[in-house]
Amino acid sequence: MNINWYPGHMKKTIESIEQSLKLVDFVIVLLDARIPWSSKNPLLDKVIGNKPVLYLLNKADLADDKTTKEWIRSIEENENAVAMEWISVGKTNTKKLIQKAEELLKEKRQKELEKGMAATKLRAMVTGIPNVGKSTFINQISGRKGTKTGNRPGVTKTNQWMRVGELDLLDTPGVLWPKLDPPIRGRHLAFTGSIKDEIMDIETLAFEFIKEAMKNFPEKLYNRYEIQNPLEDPVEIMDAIGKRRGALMRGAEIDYTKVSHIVMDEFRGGQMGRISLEVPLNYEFSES
Ligand SMILES: Nc1nc2c(ncn2[C@@H]2O[C@H](COP(=O)(O)OP(=O)(O)OP(=O)(O)O)[C@@H](O)[C@H]2O)c(=O)[nH]1
Ligand SMILES: [Mg+2]
Repeated sequence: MNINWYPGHMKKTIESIEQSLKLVDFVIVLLDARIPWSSKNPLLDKVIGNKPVLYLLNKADLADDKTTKEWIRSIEENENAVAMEWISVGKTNTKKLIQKAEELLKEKRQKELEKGMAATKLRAMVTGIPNVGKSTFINQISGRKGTKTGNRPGVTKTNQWMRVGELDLLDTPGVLWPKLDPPIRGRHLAFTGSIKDEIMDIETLAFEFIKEAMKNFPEKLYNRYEIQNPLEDPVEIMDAIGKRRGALMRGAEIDYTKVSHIVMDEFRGGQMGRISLEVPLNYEFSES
């Protein structure tokens, strides 16, 4: 299953990000903690160039805690960047965020000090793939619903400044890149909800997801759907889920579309448990 999604508005967004870059001191790149490798956009990396980057591994509440910590260690060891885990829903820890930003901008602060200038307010652009939580993060930090959010990709349409106490944050629309390569990146982006569902076949997507789940986290899958005996074939698992959840059509046939939505919605919503699809050992972050 090859998935690509790069509509014209994303190209425009990349251009507007490039233009706005000179207005900011650093870039906050939101990654999805479940897929730090797949959610790192090579096109965005190119545009960001040498600007200091603070990676936030967002949706950490949905990812495996130990794996997220391993990712942070690995990113900070291999990249010239600062990284921290983040949860945009619920209580914020702005103080820690500012602390990390100051750590990142040590040199700038040092220069200001040497010139006898007062420390300037920090300005950052918030970027990332669609649906990763950029707007939710900005609303959380600002304590108000200043930007529109929604659980589907493509909610934010234009750049928007939010002034938040010590920080000025620029919200940007989510962007992907023309070729989601290798295909597993496209799949991981789709599983986690960053690709518009309408452009994909949901049944193939769920089939691929179940295949990966059987290999990498079978207990989570079996527990969720109370499957007693290990099954060989993803379709058998879909049948079992259909029966258990009553996703049936006339004549007691399995409604695979319904089963597929159940599986994808429940994974995305965290009902299967905290699951990291990517571990640093198998995915070379700095090479992507
Ligand atoms: N569980 C969990 N959900 C989150 C977190 N951050 C954001 N979300 C949810 O993710 C969905 C997408 O959030 P948005 O803030 O609209 O994402 P965005 O990156 O601005 O998306 P676009 O504007 O479409 O690019 C919403 O349903 C949020 O509630 C998080 O840390 N944990
Ligand atoms: Mg948004």
